[in-house]
Amino acid sequence: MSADFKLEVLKRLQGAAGEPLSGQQLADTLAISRTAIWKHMNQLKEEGYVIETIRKKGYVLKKMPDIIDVAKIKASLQTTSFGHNIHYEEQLASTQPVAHQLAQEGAAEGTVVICEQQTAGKGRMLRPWVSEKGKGIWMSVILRPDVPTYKAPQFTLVAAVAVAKAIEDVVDVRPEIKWPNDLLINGYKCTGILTEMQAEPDRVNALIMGIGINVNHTMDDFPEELQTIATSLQMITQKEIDRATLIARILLYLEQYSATYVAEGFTHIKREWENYSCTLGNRIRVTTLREQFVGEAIEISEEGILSVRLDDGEVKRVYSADITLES
Ligand code: BTX
Repeated sequence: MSADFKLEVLKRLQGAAGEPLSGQQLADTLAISRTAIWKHMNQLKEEGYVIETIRKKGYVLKKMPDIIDVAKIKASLQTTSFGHNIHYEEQLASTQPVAHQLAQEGAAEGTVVICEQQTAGKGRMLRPWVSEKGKGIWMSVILRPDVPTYKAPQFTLVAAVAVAKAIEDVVDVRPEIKWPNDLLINGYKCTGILTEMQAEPDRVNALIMGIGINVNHTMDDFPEELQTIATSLQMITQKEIDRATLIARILLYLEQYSATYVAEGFTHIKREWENYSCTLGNRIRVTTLREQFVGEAIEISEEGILSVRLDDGEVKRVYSADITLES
């Protein structure tokens, strides 16, 4: 009952299109008390609506909360299947386990799990991924490429190119890719990608592609330990970015590039990846589970493996590691 009144109050505020609506007028038309109206206004404010109270005139709706508009994502989609099935939640521990569960239950390729806030967002190697409420894109996409399991890691590179291209299109900023899974802008991390797999003995059954993008954060939205390494698209452009539009574009490129990869292999995507790379040609420090070394990143192979030339001329092939750029 009460929720219905709140919705009615909201509809009337929207209908007033910026003109003040008096509390008395609202109370009369809805046949509830002015105190009830006041309570509904406060509830709406708590949900992120910005409502200004003008003395002797009434309430004005100034801004809707910035929630991901699933209807808008769907209306903006240009895909064959990606994003046609979207599971949206306000809060999850992580989108990854939910997507894993759906994949196990047979969810179609392109199914998306997305939320406003993750309380236990996952990075690689059990590292945390900080996922502030309402500020970013925290989503997992189910892919079902018909490829052998050894090709699964290359999809991280496929996704990195898809996200970089979508950001470039929608936000007009060109991110750089740091091998294998970070997108940086001006050297600061704005995106992380986590690829997990469900497999038969030798074929991929499903890939769970976790994508985390810092979109509308200000510096204060990041915990102190990230303020020196992270950035958001809004911090770079000084503009609020519409997350629904960006999500729809990411899904388009993810669908296209993953199909290209399955049909034609890595060659075409490798070229795109190299164009975005800030790794190749630079001196980097490589940290694997077993060792650490410094050298020049010289190329990625057709399999997405990074080659690093050490100072003594030896070339090491790196399958999985963390790298930092040596200045
Ligand atoms: P990663 O291991 O490369 O990065 C994790 C590291 O990045 C952390 O140790 C920390 O230093 C830093 N970091 C944490 N949060 C942020 C942030 N918001 N911005 C910049 N740097 C950060 C990257 O792993 C893979 C991240 C995937 C995240 C998505 S979100 C949707 C899906 N669900 C989920 O739980 N994870 C994925």
